[in-house]
Amino acid sequence: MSDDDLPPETKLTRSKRAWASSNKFITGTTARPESERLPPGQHIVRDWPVLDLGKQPDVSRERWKLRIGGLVDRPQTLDWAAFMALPQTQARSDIHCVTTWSRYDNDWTGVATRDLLDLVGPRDEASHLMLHGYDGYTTNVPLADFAAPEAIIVHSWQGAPLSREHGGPVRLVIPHLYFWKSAKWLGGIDFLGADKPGFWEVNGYHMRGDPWAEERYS
Ligand SMILES: Nc1nc2c(c(=O)[nH]1)N[C@H]1C(S)=C(S)[C@@H](COP(=O)(O)O)O[C@H]1N2
Ligand SMILES: [Mo]
Repeated sequence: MSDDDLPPETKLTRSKRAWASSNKFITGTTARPESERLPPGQHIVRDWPVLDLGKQPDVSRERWKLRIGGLVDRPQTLDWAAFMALPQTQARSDIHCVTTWSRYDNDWTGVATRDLLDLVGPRDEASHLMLHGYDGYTTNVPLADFAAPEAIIVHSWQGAPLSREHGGPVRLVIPHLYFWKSAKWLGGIDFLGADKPGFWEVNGYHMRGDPWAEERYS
């Protein structure tokens, strides 16, 4: 029986089980001891700083779209209603910025990247992603990091809509990597067969950006 003969529910359930059991997505990002919560060279801040290229695009929920393409079986263009119709996940995580501030206990609501992966079906050749912001920003991530269980495409922070300055209406959050990988004003995701540097990576930032390994610059 081929996958196409199965009803959509069953396909989704099957691929969920596949993500859960796949070695491809074991990245060692599961809970760390509290003593290792703050990565080396970081300090804790209480307020949430704003960092970007200086232009903060004004993208209404009505105008916002998320295009997902490249090496996937089912390319998508999601509008707000389609995005909100996907399974909604709540997650709490810490932010670690390469400029050395960290902010603990951010409460996010959005779509888990794993649910998005179930929707689009990455092909076997897909190994990396390029994320695109509405401001023209790009950043690259390995598929395994994007697929981490705690990675989430968010529309709300601390129970309120994500503000424009922090990337609203929708941004990515990959908490186990430095925050420059978490594209604000997310508008596009391209699945690629090889790694390729994004905006900061072209300018000397690390291709992966693991805070615990201090992968700041390459
Ligand atoms: N679209 C877009 N996303 C972006 C950036 C940007 O300039 N444009 N800056 C990155 C950097 S360097 C950081 S540290 C975080 C900052 O997010 P914040 O302003 O919400 O703290 O967003 C990341 N995502
Ligand atoms: Mo940053």
